[in-house]
Amino acid sequence: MQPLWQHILQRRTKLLLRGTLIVCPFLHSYNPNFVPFKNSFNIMDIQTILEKFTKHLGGNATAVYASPGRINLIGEHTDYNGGFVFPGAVEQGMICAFRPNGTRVIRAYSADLKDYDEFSIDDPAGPHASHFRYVFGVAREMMARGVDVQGFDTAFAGDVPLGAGMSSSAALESTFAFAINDQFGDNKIEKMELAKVGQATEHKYIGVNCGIMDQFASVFGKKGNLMRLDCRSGEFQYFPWNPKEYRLVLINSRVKHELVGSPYNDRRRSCENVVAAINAKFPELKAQTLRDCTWDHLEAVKDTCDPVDIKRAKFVLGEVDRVLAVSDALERGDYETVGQKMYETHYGLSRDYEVSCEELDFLNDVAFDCGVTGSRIMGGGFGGCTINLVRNNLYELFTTTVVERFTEKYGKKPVIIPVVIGDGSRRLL
Ligand code: GAF
Repeated sequence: MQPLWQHILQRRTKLLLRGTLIVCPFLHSYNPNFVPFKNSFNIMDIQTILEKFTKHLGGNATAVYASPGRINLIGEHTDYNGGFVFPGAVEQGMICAFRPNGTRVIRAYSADLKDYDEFSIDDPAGPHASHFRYVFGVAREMMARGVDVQGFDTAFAGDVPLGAGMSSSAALESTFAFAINDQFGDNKIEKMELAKVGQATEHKYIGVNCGIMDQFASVFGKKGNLMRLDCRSGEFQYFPWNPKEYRLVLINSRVKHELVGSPYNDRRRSCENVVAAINAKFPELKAQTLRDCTWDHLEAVKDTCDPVDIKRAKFVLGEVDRVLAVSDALERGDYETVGQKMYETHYGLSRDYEVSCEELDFLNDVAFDCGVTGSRIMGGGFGGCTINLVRNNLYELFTTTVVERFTEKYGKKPVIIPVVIGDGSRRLL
């Protein structure tokens, strides 16, 4: 397989050969009216969800809650390996209208899917449909943490594009974790534990052994800030995100990203296999995750492990280093390095972690050809979006080109989603 340095060299040469012809960014200025994606949580949205509630559940809701989806600048598949991630909340999210009903039953209406169900919080089987299982799982996990959860009526909806890898499911979980804590728990459950409630819901009620990044970002999001989380210690810092000359944009391939039933859990298992082999060879290390292991440890077990598992583990160690390099680069305002690390992550996710697909690789190639500073798959992979760090003066050229070239090749338009970093879980009414 072609090594990374050769890949980068080849791309740089290609870029030089194409020269200014491709880029000519200075001829294109950023068009502020270009907002093809609806932002969320304005008063209209609150009104709409209240109306849906009244229509499908009767009477009036007594509260409204919301939680966002997320982006991630860098640090993929590092969370369940105890590494670093660099997410931020977005303005798109989930919203729910809520009213305690004095019973032991949750009566829930999904406005997006036009689906209604009711289920007892005391019956461990819970509902069948996954959109209701998130609500049920969160209620049960809050009960398991000592909250006196009661029955409630709810209507919920959202504008996180489904299957785009922006964590609509975490947004839904965080919305209900926050709501139940507020309504029945006197807000006694700490925010990090609310994130863990969402994560436990994924593990136990949905079957995805995810890390903590998505729920963390949804609960802790802060307008205008990215966050660097150390998933081993739980420590995190906000990083103001306000580059003057760059912006982030997602390009949704519209290949549906779906972690349920995907090889996501296999990737996690690969990493755990390597940790087990390292612990067998170095029992004193007592490594919990790959974060506790070094390149030397990997080298020492490489002949006793499945080479595919080793390849995955190498990606993870490299990705942890990249997040730290990006943090340093951001502190210096060095966005070129940030972008270069993003390309390296894409390469690793595509070739070593193997969670890309043809369409995502194509989007990454087009970004590179256009001279975009950084571009990579965002989130778990297997479809969804690329995240792109683009100079303002290249933005319009890039978004136009990528739509043209992708549509020409795949016969469908990718969706452009400008990133606006928003707030985390909150009560709106
Ligand atoms: C998905 C998971 F839910 C996260 O926990 C994380 O592992 C991510 O994929 C990959 O970084 O979004």
